[in-house]
Formats: sequence, C-alpha cells, structure tokens
Amino acid sequence: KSVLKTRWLAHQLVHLESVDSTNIWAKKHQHELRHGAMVLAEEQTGGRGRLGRSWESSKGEGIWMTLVLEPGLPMHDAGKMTQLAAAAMHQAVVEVTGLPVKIKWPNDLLVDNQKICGILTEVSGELTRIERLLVGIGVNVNQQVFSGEIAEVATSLRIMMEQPVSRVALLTLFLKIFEKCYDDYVLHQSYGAVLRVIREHSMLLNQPIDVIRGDQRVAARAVNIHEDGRLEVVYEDGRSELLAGGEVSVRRK
Ligand code: BT5
Repeated sequence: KSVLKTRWLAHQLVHLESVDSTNIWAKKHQHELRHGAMVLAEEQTGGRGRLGRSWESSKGEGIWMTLVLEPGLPMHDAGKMTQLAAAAMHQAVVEVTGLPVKIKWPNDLLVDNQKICGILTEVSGELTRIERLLVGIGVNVNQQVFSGEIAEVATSLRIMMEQPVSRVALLTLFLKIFEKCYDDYVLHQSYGAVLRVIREHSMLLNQPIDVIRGDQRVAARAVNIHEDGRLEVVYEDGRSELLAGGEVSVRRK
C-alpha cells in the first residue's frame, strides 16, 4: 500500500494468488468491496473477455485487475468510463515504456497491431443509473511467448521492449492517472483530456473500417469518437451511425 500514489483509489486492495476471474470475484464479494477497491490477481484460470470470450492470464506475467467504482452517473456514461480507463492505461504504458501504443475503440490497446491490453466494463444498476461499475483490465506485461489461438493477435510489453517491465511501476502510475481522470470527470465534469488522448492515438479514426454484424462486414469510415464514447461511422451510401460498442476492424487494402 505504501507504494500507492493515490488519494483514494485502490486503498482497499485484494491481492489474490489465483482466481477464476477478478470481475467474477468482485461480483461474488460485492458486499465486502467499497468504492475504489481494487481486486488484483497473479493468475486467472477463467479470465473473460467481452461476449463470453476468454482472456488468457498467465501467472505472474500480467496485470489482471478489477476496479470497483460507484460514480453515481447516468447509465449512458458507462462507455465513457471504459474510454477513461483506456486513456489512462495508454498514458501509463507510454510513460513507462515509450512504445507507440494505439487505442482501438472501444477497449483495446495495441502495439504494432497486436493487443497488449483489453478492458471489460460491467455495470449493475437500474435502467437509468449506474449503481456499480466493475472495470476489468488485463495488461500483458512480461510474457515471453504466446501460443495457441492468440499467438497471432497478442503481444506483451516485454516482447516489444526486449526486456522485462516493472508491473509495480506500471500499475502505480496507471492508478494515479486513472484517479486524476476519474476525479476530473466525476467531480468537475472535465473530460477533455481523456477525449484528446482517445482521439489522438486512435487506430480507427479516419480509416476505412469494417463494421462487423454477425457474419456480415459492412464497409465504413470512422469519422469521430463522440464525447459520450460512441464511435461515429459513415457507410459507403452516406448514412452515418453512432456505435455504442461492438466489433469493428481496420479494413485491409
Ligand atoms: C477484452 O475482451 O479485451 C477484455 C479483456 C479483459 C480482461 C480483464 S483481466 C481482469 C478482468 N477479469 C476478467 O476476467 N477480465 C478482465 P475482447 O475484446 O472480447 O477480447 C477477447 C479476445 O482477445 C479473445 O477472444 C482473444 O482473441 C484475445 N485474447 C485473449 N487473451 C488475450 C491476451 N492475454 N492478450 C491479448 N489478446 C488476448
């Protein structure tokens, strides 16, 4: 705890050796966890991505964590919090490693087109109000090799840097930046810095992309990331749409 540079974030810290998923653990233990709590695991045996996908979380090599937040915000702000986490992690990774990190809306960080970080935000509450937000973040830090299905899509900071990277340095810096961005937004309605990072380092903006619907791909262009976290796309017939989530990919020419 003494290494933390935060005023309130992660002051309640649960550090687990092994767990199925930090998000699932946080749900099961919701009554013991306060606003600002962090659940951190050395290993996840059933780490989860979006839409029931799995997230590989090898022992001692990554940052596998869930932040518990009660922002008291309207439900439609949930997407903004994912963007906020992505922007904060982007800044932290760049500051620690100097790597050229791209943000792939809505929830991935990539280096050289390979994924180093994914975010899974889960919300509980009524229809209109966020009661609780679980922001699950996975960062590949010190893996030396990936095998199987994700070998093609994943990389780690260590692989890109060709040397080990300090998980503690990255995590403490991330928490400090996240707390600042969160307080700026929740207490002072100031979201401009997050938007700037998200837009400046976006992998999709002004690119030809495919919007994926089931097994269909629809050609489009990403033209803006809105204040509320939605991605504005324009299709070839000129129609435009604001996407709140889901799958898009950069079109290969
Ligand atoms: C995500 O889903 O990117 C969200 C990942 C969130 C993980 C954190 S870890 C702490 C917390 N507890 C959890 O159980 N989860 C959160 P999505 O966009 O659906 O991407 C999932 C896809 O990424 C998979 O289908 C694989 O193709 C790929 N993948 C799996 N493990 C990976 C890894 N370690 N690194 C890079 N890509 C991976």
